[in-house]
Amino acid sequence: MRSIARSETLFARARNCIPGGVNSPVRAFRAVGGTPRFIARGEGPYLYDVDGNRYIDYVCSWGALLFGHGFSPVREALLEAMGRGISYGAPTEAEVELAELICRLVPSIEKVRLVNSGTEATMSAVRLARACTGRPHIVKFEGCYHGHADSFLIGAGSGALTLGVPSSPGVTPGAARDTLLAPYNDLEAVEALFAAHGGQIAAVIVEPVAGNMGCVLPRPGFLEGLRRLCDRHGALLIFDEVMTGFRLAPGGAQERYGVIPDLTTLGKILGGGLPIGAYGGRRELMDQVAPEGPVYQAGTLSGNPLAVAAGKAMLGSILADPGLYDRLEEQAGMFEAELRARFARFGEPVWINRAGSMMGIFFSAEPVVDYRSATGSDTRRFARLFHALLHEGVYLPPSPFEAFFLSTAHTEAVLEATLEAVSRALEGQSG
Ligand code: KE4
Repeated sequence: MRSIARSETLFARARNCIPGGVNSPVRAFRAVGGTPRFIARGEGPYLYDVDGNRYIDYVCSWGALLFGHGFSPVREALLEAMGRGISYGAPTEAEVELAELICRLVPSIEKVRLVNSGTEATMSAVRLARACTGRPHIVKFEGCYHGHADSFLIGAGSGALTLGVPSSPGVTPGAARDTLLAPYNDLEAVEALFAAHGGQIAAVIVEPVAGNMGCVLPRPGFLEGLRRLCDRHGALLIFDEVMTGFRLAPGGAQERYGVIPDLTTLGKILGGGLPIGAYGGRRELMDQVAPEGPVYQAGTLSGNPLAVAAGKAMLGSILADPGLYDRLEEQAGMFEAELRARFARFGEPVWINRAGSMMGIFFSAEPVVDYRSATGSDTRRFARLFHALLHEGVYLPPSPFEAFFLSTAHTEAVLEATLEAVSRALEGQSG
């Protein structure tokens, strides 16, 4: 790997005028140390930093780039849309077409509202759930991330049944007291929360496959159990599919696991790398949203022509390729098996979780099934692997608590090159 002098210079400049030198905390490499790479361009599976170093990219814009960097249908759609204007602040035909595509791919969504980020989608879905049920509380899971709205920046209180406490300064106890927490995959804890607060719980919000404590899979029966508990207690089930939507199947995790939520939030792949979010569900719920109903939510750039053009190109490409997810599953399955073999050859105890083309690696001899076991993994060992792989031209997410992603641009040759880099990294660190 060549010098990173330009990244270092830019990072010093950036820290003078941007908090931490980045526009989103995880990019600052705080979890792994070192200097974040400033990126000049992306192409296919590759990122190129400002010093000319090339990396095989497994961040994929945090999951948005299902088809890799510079996907030509998106590029062409953006150029065409830009030729007609950039933002109108008025309805367009393309927004109707994208909404129809979303409803077609995710049948539990009968009506959908576009917003500009996953955070806007989840905060709006929670507001809607509270309005529709007339109840104040929500249940979320430790280790799940739903964006940075106050109701989600909540840590576990002293006991499992106590109300949440703020996990960030600036979040008030008032905001925190309406959020209840449970360990991921722990149905009994959710049952206990309903027993203690049932009549006051508006919704349970969950990442159906968690991607923000690393990748953690739902235990068999977990999602079905949440569905049953919500039905029994008159609460709504919200699937936060900002990451899993269009990632795990055309219809996301709800298609893959066969559990149907009342409301779904979307983002990332929906915009193909452009800023976008969406929330949707049954008509009788969504018709409560302004101006149809009283639940207020708005956005200057919601449904903007560029993000919508990119979204139509992404969903159109998904619909046009019936074998897409089978191929991704095959590639990712081969990659996982080879990864396990390489780590085993060096006697490194790793726990790998994978759902389709989203994965996570933990340095742990124990199964990683929730936040406690994820945070019990060897994060310092992860940081060493991260940098060894960066040196070999492989760019994992700069945190042990992030999922990583394959795209259709990660061909067998690219995955093979990655596996060779992993072996070199492990050789270099063994002994
Ligand atoms: P945004 O507001 O960042 O667009 O979306 C928030 C969000 C909501 N729900 C889920 C399941 C998410 O994964 C996210 C955002 N994901 C992180 C990656 N772990 C974004 C990366 C970042 O914060 O920079």
